[in-house]
Order: sequence, then structure tokens, then C-alpha cells
Amino acid sequence: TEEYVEPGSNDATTGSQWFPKSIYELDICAKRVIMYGAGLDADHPGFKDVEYRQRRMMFADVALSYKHGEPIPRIEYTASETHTWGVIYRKLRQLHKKHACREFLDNFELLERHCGYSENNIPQLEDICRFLKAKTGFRVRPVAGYLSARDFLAGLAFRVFFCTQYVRHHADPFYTPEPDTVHELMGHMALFAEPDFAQFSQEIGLASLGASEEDLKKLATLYFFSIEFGLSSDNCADTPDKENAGEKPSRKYKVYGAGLLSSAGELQHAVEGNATIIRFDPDRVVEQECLITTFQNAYFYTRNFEEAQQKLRMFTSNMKRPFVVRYNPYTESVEVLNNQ
Ligand code: NLE
Ligand code: FE2
Repeated sequence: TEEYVEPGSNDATTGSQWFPKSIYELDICAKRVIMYGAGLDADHPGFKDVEYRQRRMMFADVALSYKHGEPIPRIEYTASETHTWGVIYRKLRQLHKKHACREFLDNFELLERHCGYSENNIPQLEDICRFLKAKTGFRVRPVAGYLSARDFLAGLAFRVFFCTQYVRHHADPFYTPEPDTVHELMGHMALFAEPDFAQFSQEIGLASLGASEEDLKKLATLYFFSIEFGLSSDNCADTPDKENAGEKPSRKYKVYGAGLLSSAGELQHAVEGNATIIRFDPDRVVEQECLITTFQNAYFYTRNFEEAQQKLRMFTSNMKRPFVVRYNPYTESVEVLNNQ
């Protein structure tokens, strides 16, 4: 599985776009990074910072030479990176206690207990990977930066999450347009330890394999407004704020989306301001534009993960592919059944 496959290549077995059939072929997806290191956008806070750019190149090297099955290299984070992490950690943990959903909070405590999560330490992907593997079969692997939605979602089909290892630039700790390790570790990891959520994530991934461009875009948007920016309405006190002053839960929505749970700025905007919050209905969600460099115009909620799962299944069952994929957990590969 060494070769490089050009994005958009045709797939001999299905006639659709090429997609990985085995967990080892994710090595191919991982190499097709859209931007990293030297490719930072001009408005990125790290753009003019030579030291930061060099550091990013080092992380890119680690990710690009990684192969499935290897232990994930441990990073020695600098004092400045650990400081940035600590500032965010303290702020987010307070906000999480108020706004994060129960499943997130429970699993986050496990990460603190078992994976070296604390305000003075940036956890190592290898430790998290082992923990998740035992809990839900999920794995993480390092990635150098943004992948295409197609490559990124393909990982989820195999219960693999592509995870950046670098730290955001210190100039802007509470919002970054790019994924970074703070986003992954503070936002995503806890819920991949939750079986229902892991299943939901994998099903988006499986639906994406060999999907048409149009369907892929819809799946990426559903991913975005659930796993990245989703809210839930279960376990929320519906009473006016005054009666719930202090630390008690008082809002109408809980947050499970990682893009919110890793950004103090956007989290407060979404649940403490007057953001637009709409019921998660896939036909409506796919019309919404995903914004990459600013806060979202709207957020979507379901009661819980079960509702999100049911709605996703209903939606994907209407998508047409000229073949069926079936995940085989023993071989960690997908079987493709042609169904003319
Ligand atoms: N805006 C998020 C944050 O600041 O943590 C990162 C989003 C990555 C998709
Ligand atoms: Fe993310």
C-alpha cells in the first residue's frame, strides 16, 4: 500500500472515485494534505512567524512519514506550546462544565485519568489512541493539516480519526480557523470514547466511500453541523436563567460539537449569545454553508445522538451508489458488493 493515488482517480472495482478498502490504505489518504507548514494562508496568525512555520514543518514530517500500525511518535512540546495549551485548558474546562453534554464530560474525566490530560501537559496521541481503541475501537493517527472531505471522512469508515499534532499560534488561543491538536484533544477525543457516537461517526464515513461529488458534499456538511458544531437538547433545564444562577446548567442546549468545545470564543457565541439554532433535519442542514474562517451563521440540534443517528440513516439510505459497502471488523477492511 505504498503508492500514491492521485485525488479523483477512478476506482477499478466500482467505477466511482478511488477509495480505501483496507485500514492500511489510509496511508494513501493521509498523504494528500491540502495545506500544511509552508502552505499556511497569508491571514493565518503564524504566517509571518518564521519559528512557528519551521515548527509546523517538523510536525508535517512526522505525519507524512507515519504508517498505519506504527506507534505514534511522542512530541516534546515547547514551554510556549504548553503554555498556550494551559491557557485554553483552564478556560475551556469552565465552559465545558456549563455547556458540554453529559457524555462528553464523563469521558473527558476518563481522559484526565488515563491519558495525561491536565493544564500542564499536552497529551500524546499514542496514549489516547490506545485508550480509544479499548473503549470503542477508534484510533487516531497524525495528519499534517487539512485533508479533502473525501479523504477525511474515509478514515471514519475504519474508525480512524486523522488528528493534527501541532499547536495553534499563541496569538489567538480562543479561536483558530485550522484544526490543531487543541481542537482535536479538547474538542473531539472525549466523544470517540462513546460507543453510540463512534457508531454515528463510522456510518458517515461508510456512506462517503465512493459517493458522488454531490452526495459527498452533503455528507461533509452533515458531519460539519453534527460532529463539529452540533448541539443537543436533552438534559437541559428549560427554566429562565435567573433561577439557575451560578454553575448550574441553565441553558436550553448542550454542546457536543468539537469545533465549539475547542473554541472558547465560538462556544460562548453559540450558547451564551443569540445565535440561530435550528432543529437538525438533514434536508435542511445540507443547504447550510460551512464556514471555515469565521463563526457559523447557524447551529443545529437534535435531542440526543440517537435522533441524529436515525435521521442520518434515513438520509443516507436514499443516497444511490451502484455498489454496497460492508465493513468487516475482523480484517478492518470494507467489502464491496456490486449490485447492478
Ligand atoms: N475553530 C476551532 C477552534 O478554534 O478550536 C477549530 C475548528 C477546526 C475545524
Ligand atoms: Fe474537527
